[in-house]
Amino acid sequence: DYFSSQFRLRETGRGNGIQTFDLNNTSNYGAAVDFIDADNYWNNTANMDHYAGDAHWGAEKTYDFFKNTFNRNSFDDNGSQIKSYVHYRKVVNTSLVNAFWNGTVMSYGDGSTTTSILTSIDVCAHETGHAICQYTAGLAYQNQSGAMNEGLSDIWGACVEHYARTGSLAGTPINAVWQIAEDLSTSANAFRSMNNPRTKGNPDTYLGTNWTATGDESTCAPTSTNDYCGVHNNSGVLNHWFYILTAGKTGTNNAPTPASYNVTGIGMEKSSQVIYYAERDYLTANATYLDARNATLAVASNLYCTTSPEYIAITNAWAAVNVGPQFVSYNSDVSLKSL
Ligand code: ASN
Ligand code: ZN
Repeated sequence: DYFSSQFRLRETGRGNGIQTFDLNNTSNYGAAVDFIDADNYWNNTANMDHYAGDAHWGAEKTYDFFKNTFNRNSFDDNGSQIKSYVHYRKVVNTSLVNAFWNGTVMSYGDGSTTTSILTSIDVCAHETGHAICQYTAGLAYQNQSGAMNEGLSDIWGACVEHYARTGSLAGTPINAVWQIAEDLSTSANAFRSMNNPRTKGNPDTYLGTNWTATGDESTCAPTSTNDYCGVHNNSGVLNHWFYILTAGKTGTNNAPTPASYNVTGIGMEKSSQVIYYAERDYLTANATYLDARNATLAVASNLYCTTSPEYIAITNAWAAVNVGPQFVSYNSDVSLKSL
């Protein structure tokens, strides 16, 4: 009744609010209801309802990350309410092993016997990442731009996970941060790996092993059956670039002409700035991987300079994944000559 003290998942302290609702195993958003808890400890395990608290917390931490790091006020930078719907089910008797942003709100399926309900922090941030992309670069969800839309979502998944675990972007992210959706089962069963994308069958190098041909550099007609020319596969290249840039890595890639690389990481505080400003200010709908390289270098030349360690690391991390050449240094910018 209205006079007993009960709690629901409606947050008013962030932007215009964060709200989490119960779809009760339907896809009928109009009939969604509040989750109710008597003491505000969201530990009612009946119907897996305790995971609603996770979805809500994931939305809060994602909001906090973007607000505190980039002063971004919600996904549209205008304080829009963040709404999450838990226990999404389109097909009766078949729970969804997925979560998604539909252009307006987030929805979470209940998973399966081997994958728990999809409300882990990295998945929450991944889906919010799609919202942010929609309001910034607007990367078309196909071909290379779609792969980068996916990669950006994984990047925000990793950044928010590290931020939520440690309270900041400082320090070295633990291995789990670089795995996507590892909390839903085991690390070995994570959906994707940013530090070792090939362990999940994804490419770690542009045009390398596991690369899906796209309509940009090859021929491919995007359809839902081919995942719009491999958007969840080719994201591995952006993911691996971000990992190398952040943490550093030495190795030899698997490009058609393999190249060795040795990159000193710049840490997540800087790497996240570089990719955020590229996404917000430079990338446009049909951007390619080469455009992303050039966008991040434009950001770096503004934030640092074109001979800085950051600029060098960004360039060489791209070269490591076979996008553009390695950094070339010049002995001197200006030479003085006597007449
Ligand atoms: N979970 C998926 C994603 O966010 C849903 C989709 O395929 N759009 O990428
Ligand atoms: Zn996605």
